[in-house]
Amino acid sequence: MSAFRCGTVAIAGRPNTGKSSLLNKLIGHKIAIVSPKAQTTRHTVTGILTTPDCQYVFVDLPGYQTRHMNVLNRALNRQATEGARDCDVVVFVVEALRYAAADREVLARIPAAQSVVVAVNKIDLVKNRLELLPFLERLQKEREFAAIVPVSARKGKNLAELLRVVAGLLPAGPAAYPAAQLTDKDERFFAAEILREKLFQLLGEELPYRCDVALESFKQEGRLRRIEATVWVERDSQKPIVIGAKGELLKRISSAARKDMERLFGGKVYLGVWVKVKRDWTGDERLLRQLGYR
Ligand SMILES: Nc1nc2c(ncn2[C@@H]2O[C@H](COP(=O)(O)OP(=O)(O)OP(=O)(O)O)[C@@H](O)[C@H]2O)c(=O)[nH]1
Ligand SMILES: [Mg+2]
Repeated sequence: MSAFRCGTVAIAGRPNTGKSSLLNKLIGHKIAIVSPKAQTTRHTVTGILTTPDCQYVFVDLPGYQTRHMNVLNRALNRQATEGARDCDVVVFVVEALRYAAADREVLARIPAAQSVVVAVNKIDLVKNRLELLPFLERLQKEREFAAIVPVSARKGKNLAELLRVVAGLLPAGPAAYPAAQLTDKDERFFAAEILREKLFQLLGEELPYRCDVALESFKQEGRLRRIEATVWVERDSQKPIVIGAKGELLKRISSAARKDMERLFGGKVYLGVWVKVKRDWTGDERLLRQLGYR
């Protein structure tokens, strides 16, 4: 019998390749927020998968951003770069048939000595399988990868193979977390993230990038969780847009968030949401620290 293995696996890549979707599918629970918009992830999330032979400590990183440089994006890039350095293995997520400058830039930031497994995601969108082969061959020339594994996070395709390859690269050692533990984050963290996901899913193209969420209070009253949160926007003019006519949009956002929270926490949730202005928070280092960014 081979020894038990345990190690950290960073999930890196440019925005929108499906890193958070992949993490959720690998651990079988939705802990990382997902949206069709690029740059959804702003806080690294750890997802732990324990099998009879191996404990994988996955770390979902923000997508490495090469455009729109403000203080927030620089902070996110710092997290992404450090995450890909301080781990045992990197799963570098790219989109099938789409490998371009932004992907190359992420790869360039992963130290040369690091073990890198490429997950070629979204293969469910590839109509003609014959196109995949030359794409994989081209990828092979980019670096000495430990492996290249085509997958679909959405369909759960070929994930067992990805796990097998990654396990082989992890060091032998005892589990770092109890087998039943799924994440290192608490319910407060997930409450704020779920609300932020609804902003990404229900607001227009630009506004989610101007919003952030802070939890004001989180109280457990018997089986009820009473949660109060603030949505911060950058300008006065953004506030009525988030609230919507007669408060209708904010109601939809809160109600969608509450339902997801109830599902994740397995109990009733009361959710109160206020919208407030923190002027130009995405460009202000001090305000970013107040909102929990490094
Ligand atoms: N068709 C298809 N879509 C996928 C797949 N995986 C993810 N997506 C979609 O791709 C979009 C981005 O997914 P995310 O998981 O948020 O991507 P991400 O890489 O974490 O993005 P950032 O956090 O912004 O860097 C979402 O609309 C997902 O539903 C897949 O295997 N197939
Ligand atoms: Mg993400």
